Amino acid sequence: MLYHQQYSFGQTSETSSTSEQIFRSGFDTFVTSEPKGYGMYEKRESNVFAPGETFLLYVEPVGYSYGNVTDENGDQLYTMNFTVDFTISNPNGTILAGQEDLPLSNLVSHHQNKELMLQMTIDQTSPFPPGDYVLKYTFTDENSGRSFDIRKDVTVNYEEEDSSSSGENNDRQASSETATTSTPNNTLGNSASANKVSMVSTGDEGYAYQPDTIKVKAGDTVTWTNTDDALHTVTSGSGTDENMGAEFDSGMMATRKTFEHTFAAAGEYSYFCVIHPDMVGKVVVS
Ligand SMILES: [Cu+2]
Repeated sequence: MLYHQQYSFGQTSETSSTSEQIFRSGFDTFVTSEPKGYGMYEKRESNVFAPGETFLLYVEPVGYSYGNVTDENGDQLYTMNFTVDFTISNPNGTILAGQEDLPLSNLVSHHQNKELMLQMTIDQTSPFPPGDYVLKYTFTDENSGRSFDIRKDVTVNYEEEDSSSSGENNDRQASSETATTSTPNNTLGNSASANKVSMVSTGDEGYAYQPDTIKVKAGDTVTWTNTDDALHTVTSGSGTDENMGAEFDSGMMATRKTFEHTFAAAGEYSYFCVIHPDMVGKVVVS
């Protein structure tokens, strides 16, 4: 089996007190099913995949940094936030597919968690022709800006189809794209019903409320849902407003969390995300 690993570093400046350790992969392996948690994985013994099979990589990063946020009670919380880029190449280096800046994991904890795992799936939405491929992943610790690479040499082949893990993605839609990715917890559907706002990534490293302006009647309740992998808030006012959060403030909202506020009086209510102050919205109550 071919197996290579290499590391590179996006940045060498010391940005955190936890920088004695270099951000790197402490351990990584392809796994046969979604890991249940740190250390709770089933190692995939072969790097030979069937056409159409998902590449599921398990990584234990070390040397990452913690961000600081405060919750609605003023308590100190820590963030651990990772993104990933990947490319799929053929062995002579021609890139066949790839994506950048995929949100991977954005954890908020009361503790500086010492152990965490990342999982990254690459789906063959249309099965790769049998052959050898190189998967290169670049994991970035958003809190420090540092990155490391993992390179995996894989073979796609009909012969060695692994009955325990193949087949689960056979119902995926074929598309003209060679590959797409999915990360956990981003599979919420779009809810277009009235008085509902979603928090989404706009692709350009930006975030938005969708719709960013919503019109309701006095007495209506607006529900916000974080359908993004990043953490957001719904906080009344703006970043420069002394009374920000006075009217309403969701606090940190992880993926899938919802927040409701009932607007009793007519008026225009601006709000924003304290983590991404450019992420702004407005509720117009008539
Ligand atoms: Cu945000």
